[in-house]
Amino acid sequence: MEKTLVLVKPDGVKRGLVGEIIKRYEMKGLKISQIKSVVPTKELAEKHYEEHKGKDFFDKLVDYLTSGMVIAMVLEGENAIKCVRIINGATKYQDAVPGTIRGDFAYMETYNLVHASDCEVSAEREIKLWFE
Ligand code: FUP
Repeated sequence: MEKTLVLVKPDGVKRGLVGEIIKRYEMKGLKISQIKSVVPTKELAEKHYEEHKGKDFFDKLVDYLTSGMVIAMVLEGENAIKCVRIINGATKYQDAVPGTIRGDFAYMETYNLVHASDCEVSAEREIKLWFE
């Protein structure tokens, strides 16, 4: 079964949306194979977002991810990577359609509630990073 790394980011935790978000993945039939809460270090956040290093929003993104508790989980299921990204919705809140997590709840740039791996290579790297 395919695995993907999912984060409920600090705004999702602070707004009390953890249950609502996890419910949507479970309703789709995805299984939680690992889950934990963690306040990420700067080092972990920088590694997680290393593909964005050097971009103008990088520092803000790292500050955001390290600003509070994150729920990290590995979800498992057929086509889990694609299914989770569709449930999450578009990266930018203004492009995310209603019915998706970001479409229903996100309203600010950067603070978009959730992260999910975008391909198998990223999923493998990110699961190692957060769970080993
Ligand atoms: P996603 O895969 O949907 O999480 O999106 P990206 O990897 O492209 O971006 C990672 C995070 O950077 C997003 F969740 C939000 C943030 N970001 C910005 O703040 N500004 C941008 O222009 C692009 C991304």
